[in-house]
Amino acid sequence: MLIRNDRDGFLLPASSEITPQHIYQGRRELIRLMATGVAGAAMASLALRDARAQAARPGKLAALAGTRSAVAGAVVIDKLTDYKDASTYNNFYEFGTDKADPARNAHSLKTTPWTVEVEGLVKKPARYTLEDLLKLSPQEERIYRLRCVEGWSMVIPWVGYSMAELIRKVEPLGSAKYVEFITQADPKTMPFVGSRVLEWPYVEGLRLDEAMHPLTLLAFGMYGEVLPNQNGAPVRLVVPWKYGFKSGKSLVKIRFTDTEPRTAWNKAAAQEYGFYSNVNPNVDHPRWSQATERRIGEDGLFAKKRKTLMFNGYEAQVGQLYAGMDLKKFY
Ligand SMILES: Nc1nc2c(c(=O)[nH]1)N[C@H]1C(S)=C(S)[C@@H](COP(=O)(O)O)O[C@H]1N2
Ligand SMILES: [Mo]
Repeated sequence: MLIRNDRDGFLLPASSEITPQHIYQGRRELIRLMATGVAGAAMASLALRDARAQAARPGKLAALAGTRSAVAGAVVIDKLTDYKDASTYNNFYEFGTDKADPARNAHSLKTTPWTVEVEGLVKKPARYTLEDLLKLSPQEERIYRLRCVEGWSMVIPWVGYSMAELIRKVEPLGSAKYVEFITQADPKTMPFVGSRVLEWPYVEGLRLDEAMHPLTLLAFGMYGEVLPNQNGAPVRLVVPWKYGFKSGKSLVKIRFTDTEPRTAWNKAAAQEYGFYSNVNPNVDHPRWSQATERRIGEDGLFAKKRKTLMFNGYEAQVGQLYAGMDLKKFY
């Protein structure tokens, strides 16, 4: 494989290795250059130094290193979004509707102690502390694109494990067809819970087979560190082939049901936000096209808009889940 280059010691960190974030970023950059085949040795080392300098910042969050994932589609080769952009341009309406609000306001979110309840149509309902959840399965690194329904996208290295690992532990009953994800709604620590934009708590849902897909990630960290509050600490979902709003932040409850869950955005505007919300360049949002996207960090004067890919580029992995479905009807 092109990306195999253990010799210079930059690649393939051991699972136990704690990697300072700036070195880590450099590594990813090198992997990217090698994977895209443009890396002469000199170029690579220059780019590496650049990436390190760019990403250097006071590392105040705890390290959360993961092994590289073997799940198909889990490592995209696009350039990583800068940590600064990924942690300051956010949607997290519990902390305000402006993209800069979550980074400004989410310091008040109280993430310890934290528990996640699993209930509904399962053989083994359970109440997990965050510590239990962290130990449930080894952490992996997944580099995923995330595309917001508003038309911007990012490429973020998440740390976590497949949602399927947790689902298998609680043993869904045969009658379970959907999974409902309920997020924290504490007006004392989340200043915009109670505002009238959405119904609270923010609720999302997946079909059971979507939730079981190996790409569906239960994430605890990003860029080799625990999640910053504004990105959904201490635990969130990341569903890379769906619009960003399907990836619920700060999860507190996971419920297995036999009926399709009503989701926060579907309740707010059903004709705009369907249950499926698969990224689809051929199905417009009623108020705008979904054919192209702006990659955050590439918005200079000469940056081209990117073409949005079917299922956000994960069609080979997830297309089968929707075989025979009319994706205009099930948007
Ligand atoms: N609880 C909760 N989860 C949420 C949201 C929210 O407002 N509240 N916004 C969603 C939207 S619209 C997007 S695009 C992603 C953004 O994730 P990021 O800020 O980590 O990029 O989070 C999703 N998860
Ligand atoms: Mo979004």
